[in-house]
Amino acid sequence: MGTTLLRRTALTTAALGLALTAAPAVAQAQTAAAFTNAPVRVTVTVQGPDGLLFQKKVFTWGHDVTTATGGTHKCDGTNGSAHATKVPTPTAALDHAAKRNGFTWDGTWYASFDDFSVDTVKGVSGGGSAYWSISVNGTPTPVGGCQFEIENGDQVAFTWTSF
Ligand code: B12
Repeated sequence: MGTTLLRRTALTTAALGLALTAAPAVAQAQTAAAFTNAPVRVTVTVQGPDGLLFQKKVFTWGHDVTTATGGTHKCDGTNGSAHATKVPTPTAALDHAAKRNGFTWDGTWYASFDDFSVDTVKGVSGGGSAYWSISVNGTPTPVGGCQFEIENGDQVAFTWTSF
């Protein structure tokens, strides 16, 4: 009887010890998952039809953006369910660059894509024969600018491109 009690106590202590050591690991994993939208530093380049319109390093994260034509919508990678949690995105980076450097951009909101099409940057639009191509590290994004995740050090470019 005494041995059984001892063994039970030992087992309970071992289980409790496991639970106590496992708990911080779980908490850490959950905290890490919540930080997918930590600010990143990227280079934003706006290449117009007649040359460079803007180029600067920008701290950015996914956030709601407002355009004159499209209104206010999220632009944090959860658009179109592209990501489960918020992340920094190219259009959010453009929005931060514009706000902090005193220029504007405009975009139409497409509910069908849950995203903006970026139509005008610094007063320059495609005018029916060109568009603002969005690329990250030289590759056009396969999705809209609020759905793609950007990372620290990325080159985010909006390039006036004729059809
Ligand atoms: C034609 C086309 C374009 C043309 C549209 C203008 C034109 N002259 O027709 C141009 C070249 C401008 C274009 C650009 C882009 N496109 Co596009 N495009 C298409 C395509 C082949 C057909 C669209 C269409 O005519 N639909 C028929 C009309 C009647 O419907 P509509 O809703 O009025 O169409 C409009 C929208 O589709 C809008 N549009 C076009 N592309 C995109 C992309 C986004 C994110 C948004 C919000 C709107 C939008 O322009 C159309 C004409 O006004 C589709 C593929 C498809 N099968 O749908 C891809 C498609 C819509 N495009 C796509 C992408 C990724 C882009 C770009 C983001 C590419 C890039 N990295 O630069 C850019 C937009 C950049 C920006 N400035 O925001 C993706 C969107 C995927 C997603 N889930 O977001 C698609 C589905 C192609 C694909 N990868 O499968 N595109």
